[in-house]
Amino acid sequence: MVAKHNDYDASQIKVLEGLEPVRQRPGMYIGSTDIKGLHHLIQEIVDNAVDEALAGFCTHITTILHADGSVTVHDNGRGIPVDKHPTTGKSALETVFTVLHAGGKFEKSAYKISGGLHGVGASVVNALSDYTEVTVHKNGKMFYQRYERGVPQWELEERGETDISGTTVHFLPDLTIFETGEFIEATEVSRMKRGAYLTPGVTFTIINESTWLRRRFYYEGGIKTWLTNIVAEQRPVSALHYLNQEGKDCLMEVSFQYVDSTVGNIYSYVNNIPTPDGGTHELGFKSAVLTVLNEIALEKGMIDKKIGEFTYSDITDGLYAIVTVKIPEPQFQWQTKGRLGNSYVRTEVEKMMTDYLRGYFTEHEEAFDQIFAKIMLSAKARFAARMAKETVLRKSALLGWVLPGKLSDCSKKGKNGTELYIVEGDSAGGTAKQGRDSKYQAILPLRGKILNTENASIDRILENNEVKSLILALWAGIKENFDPEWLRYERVVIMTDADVDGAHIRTLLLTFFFRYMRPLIDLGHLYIAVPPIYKATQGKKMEYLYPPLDDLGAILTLQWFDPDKTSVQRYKGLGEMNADQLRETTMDPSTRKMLQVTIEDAEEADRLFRILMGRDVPSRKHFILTHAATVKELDV
Ligand code: 1YM
Repeated sequence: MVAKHNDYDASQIKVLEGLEPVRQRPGMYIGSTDIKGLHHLIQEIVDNAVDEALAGFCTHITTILHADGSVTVHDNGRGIPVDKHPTTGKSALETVFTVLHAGGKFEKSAYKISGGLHGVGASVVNALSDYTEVTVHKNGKMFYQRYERGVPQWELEERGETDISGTTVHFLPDLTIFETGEFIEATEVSRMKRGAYLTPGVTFTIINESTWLRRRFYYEGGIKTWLTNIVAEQRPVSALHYLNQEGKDCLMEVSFQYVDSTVGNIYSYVNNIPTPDGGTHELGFKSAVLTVLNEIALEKGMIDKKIGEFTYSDITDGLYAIVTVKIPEPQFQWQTKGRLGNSYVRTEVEKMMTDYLRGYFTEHEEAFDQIFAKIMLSAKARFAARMAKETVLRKSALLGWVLPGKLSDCSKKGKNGTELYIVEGDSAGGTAKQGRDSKYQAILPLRGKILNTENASIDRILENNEVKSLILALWAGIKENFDPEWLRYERVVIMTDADVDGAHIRTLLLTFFFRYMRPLIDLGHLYIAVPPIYKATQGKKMEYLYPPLDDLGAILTLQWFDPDKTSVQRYKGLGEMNADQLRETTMDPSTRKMLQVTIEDAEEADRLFRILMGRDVPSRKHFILTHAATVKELDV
């Protein structure tokens, strides 16, 4: 893609040609044009700054969410090169911002993280922004260029002298392209925190001008500190291990620790991008742990004859780990792009881990014995659970695979466009049944509070009627037997009252889906209906008021009605609406409000469910006391 041009117009045309595909098919470059795609823009720019930090030239990265919807990302690195390219006549900077996949020598540097997920970078952000302004401080001079929808408004210009160095990119997402222009503060905060853990020694700052938020993250200890924080509330069974090594075409870093718990979690990253569905790096890690533990147990004659060798589930119970690799050409797999595919990475990680574990256990026999005792408990529980599950399955209606009696199914064949509404209580269920579009919408009323599944054993879960009808209505199985292909609906919508009980039931359902049907969330099938909390009428004018989308528990202030003549009706529950109102406000796709459930931060989600729904009362108490101001909706 070498542009030959003699005048400004020619270059402008070339630029348009160059970036037009991005504006035509944004999804191909950033995944989607929803809120996820919007955040992706920031990530692309931040990634370039992180690469500069990984190269050893940058110590501070700052992101500012401005009140007008624009974003500034700043780093104190060397500054993007500004010298003119001999054939294109464009500056390196303009090339980076106007040519797809441009990166120069940057492209070839081995462990860059940019260009990870979609391999695009600054030019794509530029193409999808109403305007982009780039300021570079470099070699004692300051440079500036402005683009509008990808088109340079003038050539790169020099703007005086400076004694600092760095790059600042200021852009406003183009709202003719994106469905929303409102960034979610929590998403950026958790990304900056993650960035700081994964890039030790670099300070990440996030500022939100609208909320006055300002947070700064800096972790010298990297993923070692991260794991320490993740397991902070739990009793250790092993030491916390940390290792890093350069293998063939990869940099590897792993930290792990066994704790006294039946849940564990492996968080894996490739080039600082999360891989929630694992992949070859995670497999290499797990497989080394399994192999070495079985090997030593066998040597010592410690394998139980009835139970046999340990399985993956035995050795991952209570195992917390962070596995991160940096590789030159990552291949992401699956619909979610959340899984690493490069097979050589498995070999490399496995080799590093196997050598390490063999050496460590030879020197620390007592450490092996402690871990052995822990995973033996899991193996025994697995054995007992399998027996119990087989008995329960044989007895239970699950085996019959009949749809639950209280399900009012939709009439459409095939799941495209269909929705299952899980409704709190029989009476609201009745209203929803009248208010629905029966071709596409099915209703499953649940009576009272469903079982708290965070601690319950699998046989208790399968005996619970509410949970059973839920599993049957969705038809896709649970846990490792969950198969999204079998789902009977495209969307699953949780519809509960806008009160404390409703919030509790919603949390119980979310816990269940998170622990037992995780792909339902990861693949974007799970939603939360948002019923209005007020109806305001003034003469003939009438308006429904919804809780703000990011904080379902808060109360709205009534701003845009004349208070004297306004009558306000508060809806305490779904049951207070008639079928027409419920349809209009909460169920009709053209007028309703709905939240899609996504897991931005799996670590935080795991921790929250454990604390809020688990057995550990002191942790919960501590959490509630420290978060009392923000967690107003959870009834625990
Ligand atoms: C706020 C965003 O983009 N920083 C940034 C980008 C680059 C460099 C430094 C850089 C890289 C190199 C040499 C190199 C980029 N340079 C290029 C290209 N922050 C942000 N900071 N000097 C400076 O890779 O050799 C692309 S990105 F291609 F011009 F070298």
